[in-house]
Amino acid sequence: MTDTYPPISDQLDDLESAQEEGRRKMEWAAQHMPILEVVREEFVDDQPFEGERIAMAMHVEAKTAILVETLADGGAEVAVTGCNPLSTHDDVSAALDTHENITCYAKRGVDDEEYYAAIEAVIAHEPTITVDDGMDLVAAIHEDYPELIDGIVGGAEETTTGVHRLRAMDEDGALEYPVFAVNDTPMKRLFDNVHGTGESSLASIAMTTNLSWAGKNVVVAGFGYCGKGVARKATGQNANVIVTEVEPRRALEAHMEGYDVMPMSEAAEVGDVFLTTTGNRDVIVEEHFERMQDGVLLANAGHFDIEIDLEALSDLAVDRYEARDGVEAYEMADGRRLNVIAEGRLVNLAAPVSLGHPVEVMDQSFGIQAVCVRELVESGDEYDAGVHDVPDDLDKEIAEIKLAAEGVEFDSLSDTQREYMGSWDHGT
Ligand code: RBV
Repeated sequence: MTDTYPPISDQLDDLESAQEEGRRKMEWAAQHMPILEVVREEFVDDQPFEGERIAMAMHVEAKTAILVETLADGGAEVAVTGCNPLSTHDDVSAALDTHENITCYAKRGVDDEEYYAAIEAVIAHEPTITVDDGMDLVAAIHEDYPELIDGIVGGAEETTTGVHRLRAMDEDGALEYPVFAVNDTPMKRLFDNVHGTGESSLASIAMTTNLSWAGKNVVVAGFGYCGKGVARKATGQNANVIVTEVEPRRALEAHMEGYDVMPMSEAAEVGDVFLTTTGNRDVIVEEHFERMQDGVLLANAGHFDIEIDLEALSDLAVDRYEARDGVEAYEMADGRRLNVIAEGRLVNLAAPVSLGHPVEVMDQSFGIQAVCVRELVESGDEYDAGVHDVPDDLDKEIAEIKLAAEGVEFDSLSDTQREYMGSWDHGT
Protein backbone atom coordinates (compact mmCIF):
# COMPACT_ATOMS: atom_id res chain seq x y z
CA MET A 1 0.00 0.00 0.00
CA THR A 2 1.30 3.46 -0.87
CA ASP A 3 2.11 5.46 2.21
CA THR A 4 4.77 7.63 0.69
CA TYR A 5 2.61 10.68 -0.04
CA PRO A 6 3.73 13.32 2.47
CA PRO A 7 1.50 15.21 4.88
CA ILE A 8 0.96 18.91 4.12
CA SER A 9 3.57 19.95 6.71
CA ASP A 10 6.24 18.42 4.49
CA GLN A 11 4.94 20.24 1.42
CA LEU A 12 4.75 23.92 2.36
CA ASP A 13 7.55 26.45 2.34
CA ASP A 14 6.42 28.92 4.95
CA LEU A 15 4.82 26.42 7.26
CA GLU A 16 4.69 28.53 10.38
CA SER A 17 2.74 31.42 8.91
CA ALA A 18 0.41 28.98 7.14
CA GLN A 19 -0.31 27.28 10.45
CA GLU A 20 -0.97 30.61 12.12
CA GLU A 21 -3.35 31.80 9.40
CA GLY A 22 -5.12 28.43 9.32
CA ARG A 23 -5.58 28.54 13.08
CA ARG A 24 -7.03 32.07 12.82
CA LYS A 25 -9.59 30.90 10.24
CA MET A 26 -10.51 27.96 12.45
CA GLU A 27 -10.99 30.14 15.50
CA TRP A 28 -13.44 32.31 13.61
CA ALA A 29 -15.38 29.28 12.40
CA ALA A 30 -15.42 27.71 15.87
CA GLN A 31 -16.93 30.86 17.36
CA HIS A 32 -19.96 30.31 15.13
CA MET A 33 -20.33 26.56 15.59
CA PRO A 34 -22.21 26.11 18.86
CA ILE A 35 -23.29 22.57 17.99
CA LEU A 36 -19.77 21.27 17.54
CA GLU A 37 -18.76 23.11 20.70
CA VAL A 38 -21.30 21.15 22.74
CA VAL A 39 -20.47 17.89 20.99
CA ARG A 40 -16.74 18.45 21.43
CA GLU A 41 -17.14 19.03 25.18
CA GLU A 42 -19.00 15.72 25.42
CA PHE A 43 -16.31 13.92 23.40
CA VAL A 44 -13.45 15.44 25.40
CA ASP A 45 -15.05 14.15 28.61
CA ASP A 46 -16.09 10.71 27.33
CA GLN A 47 -13.27 9.93 24.88
CA PRO A 48 -15.64 7.77 22.80
CA PHE A 49 -13.16 7.30 19.94
CA GLU A 50 -10.22 5.99 21.94
CA GLY A 51 -8.50 3.38 19.75
CA GLU A 52 -10.44 4.30 16.58
CA ARG A 53 -8.79 5.37 13.36
CA ILE A 54 -10.95 7.71 11.33
CA ALA A 55 -10.24 8.34 7.64
CA MET A 56 -11.76 11.46 6.12
CA ALA A 57 -11.97 12.90 2.60
CA MET A 58 -13.72 16.25 2.80
CA HIS A 59 -13.36 19.88 1.77
CA VAL A 60 -10.45 20.84 4.00
CA GLU A 61 -11.22 24.36 5.12
CA ALA A 62 -11.91 25.98 8.47
CA LYS A 63 -15.34 24.52 9.28
CA THR A 64 -14.38 20.99 8.28
CA ALA A 65 -11.27 21.43 10.39
CA ILE A 66 -13.43 21.99 13.46
CA LEU A 67 -15.18 18.66 12.79
CA VAL A 68 -11.84 16.92 12.32
CA GLU A 69 -10.56 18.36 15.61
CA THR A 70 -13.76 17.43 17.39
CA LEU A 71 -13.27 13.79 16.42
CA ALA A 72 -9.57 13.88 17.27
CA ASP A 73 -10.28 15.48 20.64
CA GLY A 74 -12.66 12.58 21.28
CA GLY A 75 -9.67 10.26 21.19
CA ALA A 76 -9.57 9.20 17.53
CA GLU A 77 -6.50 9.09 15.38
CA VAL A 78 -7.63 10.98 12.27
CA ALA A 79 -6.14 10.95 8.77
CA VAL A 80 -7.67 13.47 6.39
CA THR A 81 -7.42 14.64 2.81
CA GLY A 82 -9.46 16.74 0.40
CA CYS A 83 -12.47 15.65 -1.64
CA ASN A 84 -11.89 18.16 -4.42
CA PRO A 85 -8.56 19.37 -5.77
CA LEU A 86 -9.58 23.03 -5.55
CA SER A 87 -11.44 23.29 -2.25
CA THR A 88 -8.52 22.83 0.14
CA HIS A 89 -7.14 25.74 2.12
CA ASP A 90 -3.47 24.89 2.59
CA ASP A 91 -3.17 27.03 5.70
CA VAL A 92 -6.04 25.22 7.41
CA SER A 93 -4.60 21.91 6.29
CA ALA A 94 -1.27 22.89 7.89
CA ALA A 95 -2.94 24.01 11.11
CA LEU A 96 -4.81 20.71 11.37
CA ASP A 97 -1.64 18.74 10.81
CA THR A 98 -0.16 20.19 14.01
CA HIS A 99 -2.71 18.33 16.15
CA GLU A 100 -1.06 15.27 17.68
CA ASN A 101 -3.95 12.98 16.69
CA ILE A 102 -4.32 14.32 13.13
CA THR A 103 -2.40 13.74 9.91
CA CYS A 104 -3.54 15.97 7.07
CA TYR A 105 -2.62 15.34 3.43
CA ALA A 106 -4.90 17.89 1.74
CA LYS A 107 -3.28 20.35 -0.66
CA ARG A 108 -4.91 22.80 -3.02
CA GLY A 109 -4.41 22.44 -6.77
CA VAL A 110 -3.16 18.86 -6.81
CA ASP A 111 -3.38 16.88 -10.05
CA ASP A 112 -5.30 13.62 -10.35
CA GLU A 113 -2.33 11.49 -9.45
CA GLU A 114 -1.52 13.42 -6.27
CA TYR A 115 -5.21 13.58 -5.36
CA TYR A 116 -5.48 9.78 -5.36
CA ALA A 117 -2.05 9.34 -3.76
CA ALA A 118 -3.35 11.42 -0.84
CA ILE A 119 -6.49 9.25 -0.65
CA GLU A 120 -4.25 6.19 -0.50
CA ALA A 121 -2.08 7.76 2.17
CA VAL A 122 -5.21 8.24 4.28
CA ILE A 123 -6.29 4.65 3.69
CA ALA A 124 -2.81 3.47 4.69
CA HIS A 125 -3.77 4.45 8.27
CA GLU A 126 -6.07 1.41 8.15
CA PRO A 127 -9.26 3.14 9.24
CA THR A 128 -11.94 1.69 11.46
CA ILE A 129 -14.36 4.43 10.32
CA THR A 130 -14.61 6.47 7.11
CA VAL A 131 -16.15 9.91 6.68
CA ASP A 132 -16.62 10.90 3.04
CA ASP A 133 -17.91 13.79 1.00
CA GLY A 134 -18.49 12.18 -2.40
CA MET A 135 -17.64 8.56 -1.57
CA ASP A 136 -14.02 8.52 -2.72
CA LEU A 137 -12.79 6.62 0.35
CA VAL A 138 -15.52 3.98 0.22
CA ALA A 139 -14.84 3.48 -3.48
CA ALA A 140 -11.06 3.25 -3.12
CA ILE A 141 -11.29 0.86 -0.17
CA HIS A 142 -13.73 -1.46 -1.93
CA GLU A 143 -11.80 -1.41 -5.19
CA ASP A 144 -8.22 -1.52 -4.02
CA TYR A 145 -8.05 -2.45 -0.32
CA PRO A 146 -10.90 -4.89 0.34
CA GLU A 147 -8.77 -6.58 2.99
CA LEU A 148 -9.43 -3.55 5.22
CA ILE A 149 -13.21 -3.93 5.15
CA ASP A 150 -13.35 -6.45 8.00
CA GLY A 151 -11.75 -3.90 10.31
CA ILE A 152 -14.17 -1.11 9.38
CA VAL A 153 -17.14 -0.50 11.69
CA GLY A 154 -18.85 1.84 9.26
CA GLY A 155 -18.87 5.15 7.49
CA ALA A 156 -20.77 8.39 7.04
CA GLU A 157 -21.43 10.25 3.78
CA GLU A 158 -21.93 13.99 3.56
CA THR A 159 -23.35 14.79 0.16
CA THR A 160 -26.20 14.02 -2.26
CA THR A 161 -23.89 12.68 -4.96
CA GLY A 162 -22.07 10.41 -2.51
CA VAL A 163 -25.32 9.00 -1.15
CA HIS A 164 -26.58 8.48 -4.68
CA ARG A 165 -23.44 6.53 -5.62
CA LEU A 166 -23.60 4.53 -2.38
CA ARG A 167 -27.22 3.57 -2.99
CA ALA A 168 -26.31 2.39 -6.50
CA MET A 169 -23.46 0.37 -5.01
CA ASP A 170 -25.77 -1.04 -2.33
CA GLU A 171 -28.36 -2.06 -4.95
CA ASP A 172 -25.63 -3.96 -6.76
CA GLY A 173 -24.84 -5.75 -3.49
CA ALA A 174 -21.34 -4.27 -3.61
CA LEU A 175 -21.32 -2.13 -0.44
CA GLU A 176 -19.70 -4.18 2.27
CA TYR A 177 -20.00 -2.04 5.37
CA PRO A 178 -22.72 0.19 6.82
CA VAL A 179 -22.72 3.85 5.81
CA PHE A 180 -24.96 6.59 7.19
CA ALA A 181 -26.61 8.86 4.62
CA VAL A 182 -25.93 12.08 6.52
CA ASN A 183 -27.07 14.07 3.48
CA ASP A 184 -30.59 12.73 3.73
CA THR A 185 -31.35 13.99 7.22
CA PRO A 186 -33.68 16.97 7.65
CA MET A 187 -30.94 18.79 9.57
CA LYS A 188 -28.65 18.51 6.55
CA ARG A 189 -30.85 18.69 3.53
CA LEU A 190 -33.24 21.43 4.60
CA PHE A 191 -30.45 23.77 5.59
CA ASP A 192 -27.10 22.85 4.03
CA ASN A 193 -28.49 21.93 0.60
CA VAL A 194 -31.06 24.72 0.46
CA HIS A 195 -29.51 27.66 2.29
CA GLY A 196 -25.87 26.60 2.14
CA THR A 197 -25.72 25.88 -1.58
CA GLY A 198 -28.06 28.76 -2.40
CA GLU A 199 -26.14 31.40 -0.51
CA SER A 200 -22.59 30.27 -1.11
CA SER A 201 -22.93 29.52 -4.84
CA LEU A 202 -24.45 32.89 -5.59
CA ALA A 203 -21.98 34.69 -3.32
CA SER A 204 -19.01 32.94 -4.96
CA ILE A 205 -20.20 33.80 -8.47
CA ALA A 206 -20.86 37.42 -7.53
CA MET A 207 -17.47 37.81 -5.87
CA THR A 208 -15.64 36.07 -8.69
CA THR A 209 -17.23 38.17 -11.43
CA ASN A 210 -18.16 41.41 -9.64
CA LEU A 211 -21.45 41.24 -11.58
CA SER A 212 -24.98 41.85 -10.34
CA TRP A 213 -27.86 39.38 -10.13
CA ALA A 214 -30.52 42.05 -10.56
CA GLY A 215 -32.38 41.78 -13.83
CA LYS A 216 -30.42 38.73 -15.00
CA ASN A 217 -31.96 35.58 -16.42
CA VAL A 218 -30.56 32.89 -14.17
CA VAL A 219 -31.01 29.34 -15.40
CA VAL A 220 -31.00 26.80 -12.58
CA ALA A 221 -30.61 23.23 -13.82
CA GLY A 222 -32.25 20.81 -11.41
CA PHE A 223 -34.91 21.56 -8.81
CA GLY A 224 -33.76 19.27 -6.01
CA TYR A 225 -32.92 20.69 -2.60
CA CYS A 226 -29.85 22.52 -3.93
CA GLY A 227 -31.65 23.86 -7.00
CA LYS A 228 -34.54 25.08 -4.86
CA GLY A 229 -32.12 26.95 -2.66
CA VAL A 230 -30.32 28.55 -5.58
CA ALA A 231 -33.60 29.49 -7.28
CA ARG A 232 -35.05 31.03 -4.14
CA LYS A 233 -31.94 33.04 -3.28
CA ALA A 234 -31.49 34.22 -6.88
CA THR A 235 -35.09 35.46 -6.83
CA GLY A 236 -34.22 37.25 -3.61
CA GLN A 237 -31.43 39.01 -5.49
CA ASN A 238 -33.92 40.24 -8.11
CA ALA A 239 -32.97 37.81 -10.82
CA ASN A 240 -35.50 36.25 -13.16
CA VAL A 241 -35.15 32.52 -12.52
CA ILE A 242 -35.64 29.82 -15.13
CA VAL A 243 -35.68 26.19 -14.00
CA THR A 244 -34.87 23.13 -16.09
CA GLU A 245 -35.92 19.68 -14.86
CA VAL A 246 -36.31 16.09 -16.02
CA GLU A 247 -38.62 14.94 -13.21
CA PRO A 248 -42.26 15.83 -13.93
CA ARG A 249 -43.34 16.56 -10.34
CA ARG A 250 -40.32 18.73 -9.69
CA ALA A 251 -40.90 20.58 -12.95
CA LEU A 252 -44.50 21.14 -11.84
CA GLU A 253 -43.36 22.20 -8.38
CA ALA A 254 -41.03 24.79 -9.92
CA HIS A 255 -43.84 25.99 -12.18
CA MET A 256 -46.22 26.33 -9.21
CA GLU A 257 -43.54 28.22 -7.29
CA GLY A 258 -43.70 30.79 -10.05
CA TYR A 259 -40.48 30.01 -11.92
CA ASP A 260 -40.27 29.76 -15.70
CA VAL A 261 -39.75 26.11 -16.59
CA MET A 262 -38.42 25.14 -20.01
CA PRO A 263 -36.02 22.70 -21.68
CA MET A 264 -32.32 23.60 -21.56
CA SER A 265 -32.34 24.02 -25.33
CA GLU A 266 -34.69 26.99 -24.93
CA ALA A 267 -33.15 28.29 -21.73
CA ALA A 268 -29.76 28.32 -23.47
CA GLU A 269 -30.98 31.10 -25.75
CA VAL A 270 -32.19 33.45 -23.03
CA GLY A 271 -30.01 32.74 -20.00
CA ASP A 272 -27.37 35.15 -18.70
CA VAL A 273 -26.10 32.85 -15.96
CA PHE A 274 -26.32 29.05 -15.91
CA LEU A 275 -25.94 27.13 -12.68
CA THR A 276 -26.13 23.34 -12.64
CA THR A 277 -27.27 21.51 -9.49
CA THR A 278 -28.35 18.12 -10.85
CA GLY A 279 -25.58 15.71 -9.83
CA ASN A 280 -25.84 14.26 -13.33
CA ARG A 281 -23.52 14.53 -16.30
CA ASP A 282 -23.97 16.36 -19.63
CA VAL A 283 -26.55 18.85 -18.46
CA ILE A 284 -25.14 21.64 -20.62
CA VAL A 285 -23.66 20.31 -23.87
CA GLU A 286 -22.65 21.37 -27.37
CA GLU A 287 -26.15 22.08 -28.73
CA HIS A 288 -26.67 24.45 -25.78
CA PHE A 289 -23.32 26.23 -26.15
CA GLU A 290 -24.20 26.88 -29.76
CA ARG A 291 -27.33 28.79 -28.77
CA MET A 292 -25.93 30.87 -25.93
CA GLN A 293 -25.49 34.62 -25.98
CA ASP A 294 -22.16 36.41 -25.81
CA GLY A 295 -20.90 36.91 -22.25
CA VAL A 296 -22.91 34.23 -20.43
CA LEU A 297 -21.60 32.80 -17.16
CA LEU A 298 -21.48 29.03 -16.68
CA ALA A 299 -21.08 27.52 -13.23
CA ASN A 300 -21.73 24.25 -11.47
CA ALA A 301 -22.88 23.67 -7.90
CA GLY A 302 -22.98 19.86 -8.11
CA HIS A 303 -20.31 17.74 -6.45
CA PHE A 304 -18.48 16.69 -9.64
CA ASP A 305 -17.33 18.70 -12.66
CA ILE A 306 -19.33 16.67 -15.14
CA GLU A 307 -22.47 18.75 -15.54
CA ILE A 308 -21.07 21.20 -18.09
CA ASP A 309 -19.39 19.44 -21.03
CA LEU A 310 -16.14 21.38 -21.05
CA GLU A 311 -14.53 19.05 -23.54
CA ALA A 312 -17.14 19.93 -26.14
CA LEU A 313 -16.82 23.60 -25.23
CA SER A 314 -13.09 23.43 -25.66
CA ASP A 315 -13.53 21.79 -29.06
CA LEU A 316 -15.88 24.57 -30.15
CA ALA A 317 -13.60 27.32 -28.89
CA VAL A 318 -11.14 29.09 -31.19
CA ASP A 319 -9.50 30.76 -28.23
CA ARG A 320 -9.41 30.34 -24.46
CA TYR A 321 -8.09 32.73 -21.85
CA GLU A 322 -8.34 33.62 -18.19
CA ALA A 323 -10.71 36.59 -18.18
CA ARG A 324 -10.42 37.07 -14.42
CA ASP A 325 -9.20 34.97 -11.51
CA GLY A 326 -11.46 31.93 -11.57
CA VAL A 327 -13.10 32.83 -14.90
CA GLU A 328 -12.06 31.19 -18.14
CA ALA A 329 -13.42 32.70 -21.35
CA TYR A 330 -14.05 30.32 -24.24
CA GLU A 331 -14.25 32.29 -27.47
CA MET A 332 -16.39 30.87 -30.25
CA ALA A 333 -15.69 31.22 -33.98
CA ASP A 334 -18.47 33.83 -34.26
CA GLY A 335 -16.89 35.92 -31.50
CA ARG A 336 -19.23 34.96 -28.62
CA ARG A 337 -17.49 34.47 -25.29
CA LEU A 338 -18.80 31.87 -22.86
CA ASN A 339 -17.32 32.29 -19.38
CA VAL A 340 -16.76 29.22 -17.25
CA ILE A 341 -16.31 29.79 -13.53
CA ALA A 342 -13.96 27.62 -11.43
CA GLU A 343 -13.36 25.09 -14.21
CA GLY A 344 -16.93 23.85 -13.84
CA ARG A 345 -16.08 22.47 -10.42
CA LEU A 346 -18.43 23.09 -7.52
CA VAL A 347 -18.38 26.83 -7.54
CA ASN A 348 -19.04 27.55 -3.89
CA LEU A 349 -15.83 25.79 -2.92
CA ALA A 350 -13.57 25.77 -5.96
CA ALA A 351 -13.54 29.40 -7.13
CA PRO A 352 -10.45 31.25 -5.87
CA VAL A 353 -12.52 33.43 -3.51
CA SER A 354 -14.85 30.64 -2.36
CA LEU A 355 -15.28 29.82 1.27
CA GLY A 356 -17.82 26.99 1.06
CA HIS A 357 -21.18 27.03 2.79
CA PRO A 358 -21.79 29.49 5.60
CA VAL A 359 -20.49 28.44 8.98
CA GLU A 360 -23.88 28.02 10.65
CA VAL A 361 -25.17 25.41 8.20
CA MET A 362 -21.94 23.42 8.27
CA ASP A 363 -22.18 23.36 12.07
CA GLN A 364 -25.45 21.48 11.61
CA SER A 365 -24.19 19.11 8.94
CA PHE A 366 -21.02 18.35 10.84
CA GLY A 367 -22.94 17.99 14.09
CA ILE A 368 -24.77 15.12 12.41
CA GLN A 369 -21.48 13.69 11.14
CA ALA A 370 -20.06 13.76 14.66
CA VAL A 371 -22.99 11.96 16.29
CA CYS A 372 -23.06 9.43 13.44
CA VAL A 373 -19.45 8.56 14.15
CA ARG A 374 -20.36 8.23 17.83
CA GLU A 375 -23.28 5.94 16.87
CA LEU A 376 -20.97 3.75 14.78
CA VAL A 377 -18.58 3.33 17.68
CA GLU A 378 -21.38 2.67 20.18
CA SER A 379 -23.66 0.47 18.06
CA GLY A 380 -21.95 -0.16 14.72
CA ASP A 381 -22.51 -3.90 14.91
CA GLU A 382 -26.28 -3.34 14.90
CA TYR A 383 -26.08 -2.06 11.33
CA ASP A 384 -25.76 -4.40 8.36
CA ALA A 385 -23.64 -3.58 5.34
CA GLY A 386 -25.47 -1.02 3.20
CA VAL A 387 -26.76 2.55 3.27
CA HIS A 388 -28.61 3.55 6.44
CA ASP A 389 -30.79 6.49 7.28
CA VAL A 390 -29.45 8.38 10.26
CA PRO A 391 -31.60 7.54 13.31
CA ASP A 392 -34.09 10.36 13.76
CA ASP A 393 -33.20 10.82 17.42
CA LEU A 394 -29.66 11.80 16.45
CA ASP A 395 -30.99 14.38 14.02
CA LYS A 396 -33.33 15.75 16.69
CA GLU A 397 -30.49 15.85 19.20
CA ILE A 398 -28.57 18.20 16.91
CA ALA A 399 -31.66 20.35 16.22
CA GLU A 400 -32.24 20.74 19.96
CA ILE A 401 -28.65 21.80 20.62
CA LYS A 402 -28.95 24.41 17.86
CA LEU A 403 -32.29 25.73 19.13
CA ALA A 404 -30.89 26.02 22.64
CA ALA A 405 -27.86 27.89 21.30
CA GLU A 406 -30.14 30.27 19.40
CA GLY A 407 -32.30 30.78 22.51
CA VAL A 408 -35.37 29.48 20.67
CA GLU A 409 -37.90 27.69 22.82
CA PHE A 410 -40.54 25.40 21.40
CA ASP A 411 -43.49 23.33 22.53
CA SER A 412 -43.72 19.69 23.42
CA LEU A 413 -46.69 17.36 23.23
CA SER A 414 -48.94 16.93 26.27
CA ASP A 415 -49.69 13.35 27.35
CA THR A 416 -53.19 13.65 25.91
CA GLN A 417 -51.82 14.86 22.59
CA ARG A 418 -49.27 12.06 22.45
CA GLU A 419 -51.96 9.50 23.21
CA TYR A 420 -54.23 11.03 20.54
CA MET A 421 -51.52 10.95 17.88
CA GLY A 422 -50.69 7.36 18.74
CA SER A 423 -54.23 6.02 18.51
CA TRP A 424 -56.50 5.11 15.63
CA ASP A 425 -59.85 4.96 17.42
CA HIS A 426 -60.58 8.69 17.86
CA GLY A 427 -62.83 9.71 14.96
CA THR A 428 -65.16 12.70 14.87
N1 RBV B 1 -19.76 21.63 1.96
N2 RBV B 1 -18.71 21.77 2.74
C1 RBV B 1 -18.46 23.05 2.80
N3 RBV B 1 -16.69 22.81 4.34
O1 RBV B 1 -17.15 24.80 3.50
N4 RBV B 1 -19.33 23.73 2.07
C2 RBV B 1 -20.15 22.81 1.54
C3 RBV B 1 -17.38 23.61 3.57
C4 RBV B 1 -20.31 20.32 1.67
C5 RBV B 1 -21.83 20.29 1.65
O2 RBV B 1 -22.30 19.66 2.80
C6 RBV B 1 -22.15 19.50 0.38
O3 RBV B 1 -23.03 18.43 0.64
C7 RBV B 1 -20.80 19.03 -0.10
O4 RBV B 1 -19.89 19.97 0.39
C8 RBV B 1 -20.61 18.89 -1.60
O5 RBV B 1 -19.36 18.38 -1.86
